[in-house]
Amino acid sequence: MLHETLNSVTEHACRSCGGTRLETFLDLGATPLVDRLLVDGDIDKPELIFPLRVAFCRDCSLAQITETVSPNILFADDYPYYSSFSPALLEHSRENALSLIACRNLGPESLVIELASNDGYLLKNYVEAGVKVLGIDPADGPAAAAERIGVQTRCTFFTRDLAETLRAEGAVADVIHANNVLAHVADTNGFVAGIARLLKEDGVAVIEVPYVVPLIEHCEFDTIYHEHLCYFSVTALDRLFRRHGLYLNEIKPLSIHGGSLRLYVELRQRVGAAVKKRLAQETALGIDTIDYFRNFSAKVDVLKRELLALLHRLKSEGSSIAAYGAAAKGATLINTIGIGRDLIDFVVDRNVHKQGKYMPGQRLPIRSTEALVQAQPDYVLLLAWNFADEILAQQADYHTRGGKFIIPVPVPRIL
Ligand code: JHZ
Ligand code: ZN
Repeated sequence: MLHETLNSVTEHACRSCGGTRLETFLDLGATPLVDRLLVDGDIDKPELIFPLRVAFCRDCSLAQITETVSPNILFADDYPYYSSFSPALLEHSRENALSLIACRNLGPESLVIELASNDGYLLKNYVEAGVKVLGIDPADGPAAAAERIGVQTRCTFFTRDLAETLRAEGAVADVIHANNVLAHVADTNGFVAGIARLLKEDGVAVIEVPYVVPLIEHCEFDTIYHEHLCYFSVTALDRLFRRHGLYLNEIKPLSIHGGSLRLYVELRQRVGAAVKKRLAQETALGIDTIDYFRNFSAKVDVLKRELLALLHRLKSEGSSIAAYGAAAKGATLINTIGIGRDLIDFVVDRNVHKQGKYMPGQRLPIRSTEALVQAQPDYVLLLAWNFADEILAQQADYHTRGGKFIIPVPVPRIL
């Protein structure tokens, strides 16, 4: 593998407040890009790898990686992530849309904009209810899929400039959705300023982000990769939004993606009890000090060692092992631990865009889930552990026939 610097920049200032008192608390080494799956023709070619270090900002308390890989490399070209492959995510999104339609009385005169609208998995619910929508997403495959189901989509990155253009065209939103995208944008402040610019005076931005507290407490280190530039606490978010005249007024904890927050952000200030309580809890945890993050690296090392030892033991006992979920987080897990083809025979995934390709770095082949039934490996390492309930229920047959799952986090265990 080659180290390539032209395609990335190492940051020395905080992505949010611009302060320069960044302190690295986790170094995962140099890793390939998690959503860059390889095809047969790539197998002999070197892959791009980039440093993966996480730092804490002593000024605004935001945890963040220090390397910014060009978004054109990360997202635009053949991006394989399609939201609609998870029934649980579809249901979660539908409930979110229906409750906003009801409580905000949205109708044909309303406008809902989604930033990173992917394949239209969320906006389609508004289209069905007759509400006007606009999706914005830079990945051409998912954006084309959205258009095919009637979700009007601009295939581009959302920036402050695009917000100005849309505003000039008369677009102002009753609701702006931004799910799992705030942590992905390199210009964090430009993105938030763009949201402020596009909201109606009484509009709301409903934003979902993975929450840094479960990441640290459940050792979800595999959710760290180059697409995820920031790892948010409510403390850091509150400071970020206020800088742009926005207020974090409500929050709702979500179990999705290992523990996320749904944020309700508005131009008017009416901070609710849940936000105040969470801010106080975070202060009590010490989240605005480096101490909260200091032991994380040692905990990650223990998990890495234990999982590798477990896989080696099973293998030495003659067991066969496959993996489930060619997830982005799976790529971090296998590459930072060094789980290669000597341990794992293949990975299965329901996403047809991933099948037939190879996981980056370790180059594990990706097959359809039928391969599990055919090969009946003794163990399956669940790389998509965030969907454990759903996947275990789906794979009841494999389990009944004696197959076992290995759940890697927070502590490797066999089910
Ligand atoms: P999944 C994604 O990360 C992408 P990933 C992205 N980087 C992001 O920010 C986070 O989400 C939040 C498959 N699967 O969604 C689908 C099955 O095969 O947890 C996926 O390939 N069968 C933008 O990639 C993978 O597993 C199933 O039944 O880490 C899950 O990946 C289900 C439910 C999923 O996220
Ligand atoms: Zn900062």
